[in-house]
Amino acid sequence: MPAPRTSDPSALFEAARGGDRVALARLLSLVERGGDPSRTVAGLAFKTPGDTYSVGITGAPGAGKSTLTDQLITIGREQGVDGAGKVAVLAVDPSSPFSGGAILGDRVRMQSHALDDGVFIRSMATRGHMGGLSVAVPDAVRVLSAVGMPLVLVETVGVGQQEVEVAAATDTTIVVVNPGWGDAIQANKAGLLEIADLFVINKADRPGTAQTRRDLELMLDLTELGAYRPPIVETVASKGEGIEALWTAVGEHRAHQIEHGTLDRMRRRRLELEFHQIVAARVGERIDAMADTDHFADINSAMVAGDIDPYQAADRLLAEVLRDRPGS
Ligand SMILES: Nc1nc2c(ncn2[C@@H]2O[C@H](COP(=O)(O)OP(=O)(O)OP(=O)(O)O)[C@@H](O)[C@H]2O)c(=O)[nH]1
Ligand SMILES: [Mg+2]
Repeated sequence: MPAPRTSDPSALFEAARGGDRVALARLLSLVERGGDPSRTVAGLAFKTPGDTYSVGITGAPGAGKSTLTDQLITIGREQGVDGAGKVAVLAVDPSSPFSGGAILGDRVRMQSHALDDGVFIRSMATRGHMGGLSVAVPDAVRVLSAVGMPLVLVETVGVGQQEVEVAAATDTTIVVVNPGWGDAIQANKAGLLEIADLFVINKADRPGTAQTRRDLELMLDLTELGAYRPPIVETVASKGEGIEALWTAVGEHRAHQIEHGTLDRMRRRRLELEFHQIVAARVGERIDAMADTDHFADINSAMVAGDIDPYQAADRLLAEVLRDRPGS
């Protein structure tokens, strides 16, 4: 069935649920772009929950995330989370404002799956408006879930707060580091230690693997952990080494969460976080929209003149923003 020649979200959604990959790609473009069509898509996906497990792969640029993801596609296709099944990949590119649907390097490294109908690979870039990737990526994962993808892999470069947030918004988050002095410490500084459900030391064919493992263990020792201690897996992604062990560790993390009831709890918490981010983005947009108004200038002048302090100025502006309700 060819993709409907339409940008109507509902028609695209139905087609994508029927297995139409072009329609699915278009839906994800709508999600990426934001605005009203994106909200319609998000709403449809939310009402059609699927049974999806999401795995985030994050780490410094060049750590081998795409090479690892490529290997995880293979094992995910063979074994899946609950048996063999389709695999979807979202390669998140924080740097470019428009993806056009392709990050060349990532595509090349995942090329071995280009002809596999059960593999869907998509790049995503920052949307032009507030909320950005932290809002777009969870929406995209829900779309993939709604069209029947049992496993979604999300690759993000773990630099910057927003990317770390995106990486953390998956059921199992894999943090990739490399051997060598200080790599684990850099990962810690980037806030990656806190979000890791498991660590991968990739490029374990290089010297310094044991030292990096010791660094990670030490940092874990200094961290307050619950009942679960993130394991450390060594891989040589370019040779496919350690991938079985990594996949086993993902399965164990999932099993641990299910056993302790934390999977549902974490998903609920992430949904609440999304809600907060949407509210914050909306309020932010409205404040920005007010920035050109006389009222804003008046508040600002009063503050600069010393009549009100910055907190009072903020109170006045917020009161104005909240009074002026959408649709009224
Ligand atoms: N020696 C060695 N090289 C590897 C290994 N895994 C990946 N590489 C190489 O490391 C380079 C970067 O790999 P990518 O998979 O593109 O890394 P990435 O983390 O996705 O990079 P960005 O998406 O650009 O941040 C490539 O040249 C890979 O071939 C490994 O286990 N050992
Ligand atoms: Mg990559």
